[in-house]
Amino acid sequence: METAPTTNARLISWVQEMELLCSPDRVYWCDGSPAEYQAMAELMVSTGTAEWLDETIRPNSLLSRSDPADVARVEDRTFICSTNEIDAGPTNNWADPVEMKKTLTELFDGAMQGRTLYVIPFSMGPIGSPIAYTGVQITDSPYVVVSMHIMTRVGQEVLDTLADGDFVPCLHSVGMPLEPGTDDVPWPSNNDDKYIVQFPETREIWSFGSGYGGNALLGKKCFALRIASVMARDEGWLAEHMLILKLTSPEGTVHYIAGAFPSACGKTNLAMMEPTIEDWRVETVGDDIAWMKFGDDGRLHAINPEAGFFGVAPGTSMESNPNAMLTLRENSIFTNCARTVEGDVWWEDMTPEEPATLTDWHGQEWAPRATTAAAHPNARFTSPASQCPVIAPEWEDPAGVPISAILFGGRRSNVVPLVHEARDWEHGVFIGSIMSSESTAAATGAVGVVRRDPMAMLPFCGYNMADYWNHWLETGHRKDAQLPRIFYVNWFRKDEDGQFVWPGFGENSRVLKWVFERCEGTAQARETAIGHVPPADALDIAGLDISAEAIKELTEIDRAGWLAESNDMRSYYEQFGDRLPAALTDQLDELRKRLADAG
Ligand code: SAT
Ligand code: MN
Repeated sequence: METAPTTNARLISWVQEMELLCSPDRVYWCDGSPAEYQAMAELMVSTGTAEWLDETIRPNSLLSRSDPADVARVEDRTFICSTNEIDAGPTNNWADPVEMKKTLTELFDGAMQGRTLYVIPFSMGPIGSPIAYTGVQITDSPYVVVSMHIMTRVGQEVLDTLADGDFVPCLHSVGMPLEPGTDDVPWPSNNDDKYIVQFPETREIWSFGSGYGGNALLGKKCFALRIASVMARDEGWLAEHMLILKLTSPEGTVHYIAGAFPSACGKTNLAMMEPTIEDWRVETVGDDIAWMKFGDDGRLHAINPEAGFFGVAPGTSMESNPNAMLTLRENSIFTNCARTVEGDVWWEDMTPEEPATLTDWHGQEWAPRATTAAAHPNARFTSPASQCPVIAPEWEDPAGVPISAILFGGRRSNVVPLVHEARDWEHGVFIGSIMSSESTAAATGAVGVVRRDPMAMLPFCGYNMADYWNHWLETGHRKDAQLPRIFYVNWFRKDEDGQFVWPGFGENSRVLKWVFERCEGTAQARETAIGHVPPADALDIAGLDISAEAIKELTEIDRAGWLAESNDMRSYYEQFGDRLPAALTDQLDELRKRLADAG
């Protein structure tokens, strides 16, 4: 083995042990340097894993096409291996940790034959921040190495700061050993065996068989959410699937807002939106994950543990999200996008007109009006956050930013109004717990099916969801806590013709303005059975082409719809048995009573 650039005894022995198990040809410790990035990129180009895009159109950027069977997170292959099944809870796949280790050890035995074992020391959060943590990923995928360069902070400084401290070991293999004399494929993966496994008690991650996104970049969902949610429970903080944005009023007053939305529901768009209301400004702190700890001021201070964006490409355009388009103009990795003849990337709705010919995400020639999409619906861009034109100057502040409001939201074509505010923290936790959304292409499986996705954490909570709600409730009981206000938003209401009622995107600033003014204590609210909604004149719709009828529809309480929802919530809650916090059943009973009284 190459000499380890660290004295951390546990790290050295873990790497040695994994080298013995995985039998790679060599071991390489990543230093996070630009030269290393370039070398890895060239390696990927030479093996066909990636190709360079045109240097003048999309400088220093790569396009990768994955195996068609390795395009999204695999929730049915994702496991939480706590000693007791009940600690994983009914919404997670559980497996016995001893059994699972045995299965995985067999799979990893010799898994890196013919490949290089890369050791990637990375920091989730600004290096040295009291809210940040260190991870070390072992992988046999150069695609993972370059992606981790963008998505996290990688290198020697991480090891120096770690010193002899604690880290989360993240073991990853694409699961395709190369027997001597066999040729590699452009996107090695294992279509028979995929395992994305978290061991919450020992804070370990083992991932086998996939090279894609959240399955393979283990700092993201596996560490920053599944393992970190457990750490947060044990240590009294919050690890959440939330964007973080900075909202500045025309007067220069600032509020930071965190927002939990399921994958592919517009977190990236909201985090970097261009407000349509005059002189309001949105700047980005993060687009996917928030780690929040209480400061001495009693407020929750949030950092973005990531350093890049892994955003959904289709639908992203200068129209829908100009700041994302400007972020990905260079130094980016594109996965499963189409390629133009000029050597740029393309995806559905990127431009008003489709290019005359394209190479689609399968590498096949594609013509407009083809029956298949040119880019996979879960095609992604991986870009440095620092390139975002509206990145907030304080986005890397080790102290984090104080959160004034938390938004919960999903994709719901009916029932859930445009915005409503929780009555208090406990009611807010209830609202988060009953969140639901139509499923998207971010995970394999059916798209467009409504499912409960509490706090947008259904695929990402590393322990029993009922205990997680209890942790949220306890967070609210902390002495002297200055808690954020909680809101539930829904940009996705549709009319009878299936058309969106609310224009969304930059117009969502109108809703953010009401949220801001609620934080300031200046906005009116109407009390209803489900919480506080803006009265007709409290929402700034100046200059917006929308009918009074539509606004009414967006802010009205659909009593029958909510009663039906509440029945569904009751049966959803039942699966948690006596782990369900009584406060939530009380909240549900009170909601039903208020709905009945309103009738
Ligand atoms: O988990 S991924 O990072 O692949 C994407 C997502 O689901 O948000
Ligand atoms: Mn996400």
